[in-house]
Amino acid sequence: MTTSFPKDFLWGGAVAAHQLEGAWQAGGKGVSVADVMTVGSPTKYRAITDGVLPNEYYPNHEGIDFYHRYKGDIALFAEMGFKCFRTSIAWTRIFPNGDETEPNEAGLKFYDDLFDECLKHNIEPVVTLSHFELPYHLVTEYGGFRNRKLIDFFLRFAEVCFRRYKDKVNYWMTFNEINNQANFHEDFAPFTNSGIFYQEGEDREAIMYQAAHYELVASAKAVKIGKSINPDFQIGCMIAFSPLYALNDKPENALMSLKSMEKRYYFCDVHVHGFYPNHILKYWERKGIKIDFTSEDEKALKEGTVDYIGFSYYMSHAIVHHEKNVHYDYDETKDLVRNEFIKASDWGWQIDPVGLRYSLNWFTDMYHLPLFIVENGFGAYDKKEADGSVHDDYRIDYLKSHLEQMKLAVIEDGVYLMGYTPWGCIDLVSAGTGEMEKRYGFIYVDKDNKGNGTLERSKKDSFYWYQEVIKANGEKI
Ligand code: P53
Repeated sequence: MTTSFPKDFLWGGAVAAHQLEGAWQAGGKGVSVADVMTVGSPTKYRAITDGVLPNEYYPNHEGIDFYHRYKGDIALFAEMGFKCFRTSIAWTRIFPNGDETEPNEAGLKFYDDLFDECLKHNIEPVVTLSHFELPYHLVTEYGGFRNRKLIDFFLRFAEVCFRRYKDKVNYWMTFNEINNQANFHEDFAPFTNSGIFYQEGEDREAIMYQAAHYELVASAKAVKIGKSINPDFQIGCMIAFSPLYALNDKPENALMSLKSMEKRYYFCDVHVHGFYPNHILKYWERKGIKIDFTSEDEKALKEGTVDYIGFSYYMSHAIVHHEKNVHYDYDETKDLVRNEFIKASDWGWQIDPVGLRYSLNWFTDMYHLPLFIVENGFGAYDKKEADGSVHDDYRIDYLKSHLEQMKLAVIEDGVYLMGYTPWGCIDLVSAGTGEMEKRYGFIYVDKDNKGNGTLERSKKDSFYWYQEVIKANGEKI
């Protein structure tokens, strides 16, 4: 019986270009959807403005200036012992507007240098192609992913990246947290996932399914192209996962939990199996949702299934069935309830380590594919001491309890887990709220929610803890 993690287990950390690079106009970079988002609060998503306005503060414009400081930061990752580093390629550095026919060389060069720097330290890059940073021009000119043309723009971008970095990058993911947009009542996820800005009175749900369909087709076609460029590529999907537990043993709640999981994660079925599950087709029929879905799409989905499942795990939810909901339709804004057995973070995210083991088992039972935990972590307020240290025992507790469950899943349950990259290994701009002070890092970055600070880096207590974990290949947590 295996009693430890595989020797080649990919310990590392994860970020996304728009949340840390800054340098939003350097080297000819275009404006992305992240560049028109302001700062919210623990209870409020950030606002989307109509283009870049003169008197607004946009935290992603500077990020943590990783664009200019990446060498020092990667040296710190190497010091922690990272085997891999997950980041994304900012689409707007490669195609500033998204619809050009030729890529921008300065952008391509930046990622050549970044990946070389990783490889110099024996850190394997793990790359997401689309992580909430669609070119804004594709929103204003084409309506984002509500438009089929976006498939080809994405493929052009993907192909350029695959070709350019084929000898430097082996692990890829197509669309980050593609299923976030299932929460189409809010403006945040449709905009960040798909560049969709809804007009009053639109059928948000139908538009969401259409956009997601185009993305699923784009992803499948990208997988096929990627494999033709380098058959050794491992190309995965990326799912935002939180189990939706039945609040109690009322049978209707159990069924509601099941139906909600089906609905929230059908994206993964399409990525993995290459076709839609019947319950979604039935749902479209019942709701009168008509999808532009060609026979060519059908073929593309079948031919571009993923090699592995990347997923983020932060929290779990509990769910109840409401009597009026005769069809057991999942509605994220109505059905989720507090789970009295677990505590929540200052941002209301429910902390549930056992849920991580549940997730690893659920994915395995459903799909029997290798898994990669590409995000997990604890967003919290930190206090930097005068000597630069940060005593973040709460973060260590969170990660430790999750790692224990991850280990059980690998050792006792036998799930095939490729690696673990905790989110925001260096403090960065929050995706949901735009705050800097919602911190996840092992490395503290001196900057606040208003943009003040020296950007100086310092090591938190969790830095030394994670360094030990990696050194012992997870034997000691
Ligand atoms: P922030 C919502 C729920 C779960 C994950 O999130 C989410 C979101 C979006 O807010 O996003 C992922 O920064 C995402 C990252 C993001 C991270 O989780 O809102 O892939 O880009 O930063 C944490 O605390």
